[in-house]
Amino acid sequence: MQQYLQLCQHILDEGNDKGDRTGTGTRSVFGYQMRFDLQKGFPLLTTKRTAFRLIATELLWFLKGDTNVRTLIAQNNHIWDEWAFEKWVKSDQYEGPDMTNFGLRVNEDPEFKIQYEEQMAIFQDKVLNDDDFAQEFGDLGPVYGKQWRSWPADNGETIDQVKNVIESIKNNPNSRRHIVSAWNPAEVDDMALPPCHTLFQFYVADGKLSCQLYQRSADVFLGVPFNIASYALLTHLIAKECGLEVGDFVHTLGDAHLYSNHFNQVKEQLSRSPRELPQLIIKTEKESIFEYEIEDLAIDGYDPYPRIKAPIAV
Ligand code: UFP
Repeated sequence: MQQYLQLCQHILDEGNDKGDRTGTGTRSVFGYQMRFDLQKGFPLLTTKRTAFRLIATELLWFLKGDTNVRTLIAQNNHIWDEWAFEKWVKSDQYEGPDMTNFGLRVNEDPEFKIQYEEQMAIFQDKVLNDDDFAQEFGDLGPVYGKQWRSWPADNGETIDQVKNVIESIKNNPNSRRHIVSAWNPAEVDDMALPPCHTLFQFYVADGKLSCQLYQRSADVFLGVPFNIASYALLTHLIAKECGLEVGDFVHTLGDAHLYSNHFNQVKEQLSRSPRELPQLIIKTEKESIFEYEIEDLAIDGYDPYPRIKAPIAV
């Protein structure tokens, strides 16, 4: 994982200071590539504790074609809550205190933070317990799950890109067309967050499956450690289904940025030396990749440095 630390250092040293959509401010570089040999261990960061459970429940949620945060909240996974919450507080059904720019204000105003947490708790409760509310406000729009499993085609049918790519890896391993795209220009405006991990491709050689992701926008401190582990897990699951070993995960980044309120945390992390990587354990092998549940997966031998907290930019 030295590569990840090199990326952090590279952005600190060489990056451009720029404004960004969230109003936080970033230092960024454009275009960067890392390569993780998945035979050498599972690339879960060891220089800070990174929650495999959240990464895995999110990936399995994508794979099931789900786009509603209800499933994640029910599993105590809150990584998508802010995006759904935003839709609710901007709607005419919302009657609570003004939540404009909540992502920024929550970090600056302790009184507002209390109000925000109250409204968020109400939101989570309604998503879990009120079916109509969950359908309307828990849904994030046509995000990853929809595009991966049921991309709308012109003829009114849908395309299951993940099923198709698995078939093509099995039947035509040398193909150069093993691609899944989450970026659907016709639907991007309806998504709560346009896909950051935009497109991925597989490659088979020597009985090993490699995967490359093009990530258009990368929050290097908070997002990227999740994205690396998520695609490593996806590669393992697809390799298993196709009877292959795992090869490399190649991570290509577009706008690779550190938020200005993450600089101190990054420096703390850079003072730590990576430890041995853990191993992924697939406890129960399922017939199909779409059937895995979190209980089927585990991480063994994970001995990270403690967690480092940082505010998320919404
Ligand atoms: N982001 C990631 N990885 C993800 C994800 C989001 O790094 O998997 F969903 C970050 C990148 C960026 C922000 O900081 O979220 C998205 O903002 P924008 O759409 O303006 O690029």
